[in-house]
Amino acid sequence: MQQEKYEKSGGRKYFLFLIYFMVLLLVSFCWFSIRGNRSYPDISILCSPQIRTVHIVNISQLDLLPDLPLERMMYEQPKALKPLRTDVLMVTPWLAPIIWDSSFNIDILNAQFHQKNVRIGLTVFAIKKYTVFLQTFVETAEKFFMVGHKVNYYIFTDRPNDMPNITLAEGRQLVVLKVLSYKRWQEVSMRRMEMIRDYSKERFIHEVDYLVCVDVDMKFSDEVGVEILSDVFGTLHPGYNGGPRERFTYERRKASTAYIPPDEGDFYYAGGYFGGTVEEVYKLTNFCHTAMMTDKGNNIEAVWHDESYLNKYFLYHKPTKILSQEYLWVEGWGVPEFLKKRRFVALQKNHNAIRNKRDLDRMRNSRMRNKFQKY
Ligand code: 4GW
Ligand code: MN
Repeated sequence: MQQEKYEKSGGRKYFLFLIYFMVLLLVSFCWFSIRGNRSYPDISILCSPQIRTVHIVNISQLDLLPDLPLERMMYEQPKALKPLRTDVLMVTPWLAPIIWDSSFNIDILNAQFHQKNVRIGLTVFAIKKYTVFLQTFVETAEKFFMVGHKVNYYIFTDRPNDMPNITLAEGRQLVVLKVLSYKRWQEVSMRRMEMIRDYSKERFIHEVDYLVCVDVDMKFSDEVGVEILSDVFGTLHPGYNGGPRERFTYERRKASTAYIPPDEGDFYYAGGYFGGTVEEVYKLTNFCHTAMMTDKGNNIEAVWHDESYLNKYFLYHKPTKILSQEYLWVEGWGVPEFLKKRRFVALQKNHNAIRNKRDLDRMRNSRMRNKFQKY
């Protein structure tokens, strides 16, 4: 009898517990389905910056960020009290790194940029006879430029038929962009800003993350990798090292939009090597082109053409990274002690194929030659 009672009350307890559990299940099911219906459609809304409904749901964009850790790597430990180099400036007063050999570990950088699956566009202009430089340019870039990463060569030319046939490594492609040429060589050089700007908007923004914009009369002779990439970067001109700013060949006429007063200026940047994200390159090229057009309207042209406008831009829009002269040297120049690598060098332009009557004038006007400093 007693035992039966116990069994009865045990059974009832069990039954009540079951009911309680089922009610709990029902309530939590209702709760989650209501919340689920509310929050999941909002995830896409959350991603669109115009509509801010973050406060009404619990899931934010931050919760959806993927965690991408690096893999275990073996490398020398950095030491807080041991500078990597003491012979050169490695960081600007606005904390932009200046890239020199031994100042970075390319394996760490490659791992980071591979994770982002970064795509790089290399723009180059080969107008008129300058198509003669394309073969060496692309062949050496295949050997040294961003090896292992996704690269699009954007070749702007008025002579697409002159494009040499070069086999490219996997993940790399060559895009020939047919453009008009200009009569004056100064204009050929300067209009690069306008064309890079326009193509950034129409095409590059959809195809690549970063742009690297360089001269074509060049060859790569050592590695140039993702260490150069940053929001917006410029390159030290090989003709200057630590000279006083008033001796930089900035535009000094107040009438020009490129004017820089003698008591201002950080570095003298080269016109033939800049880059950054497509967005930043768009801003830079748009500024330079607009400034050039203003000057054109006032019948004035800056002393070193696009290079002068670029220097003006970088004075008031500081680059986030600066490439040292390793990234832009000149073939045949002596090699100073601080220059441990010559990664990208300007070729001497005495090639028969490009020599013409105007070359005499050109010899006096090359941005590289004129600023030659002896070491
Ligand atoms: C004089 O006769 C010329 S032609 C000066 C520049 C010329 C030129 C330049 C050209 O006929 N075709 C051309 O495509 N360019 C592009 O502008 C090319 O990409 C070249 O690298 C860039 C700047 O010209 P540059 O290399 O001769 O300038 P510097 O001597 O300052 O590096
Ligand atoms: Mn050049």
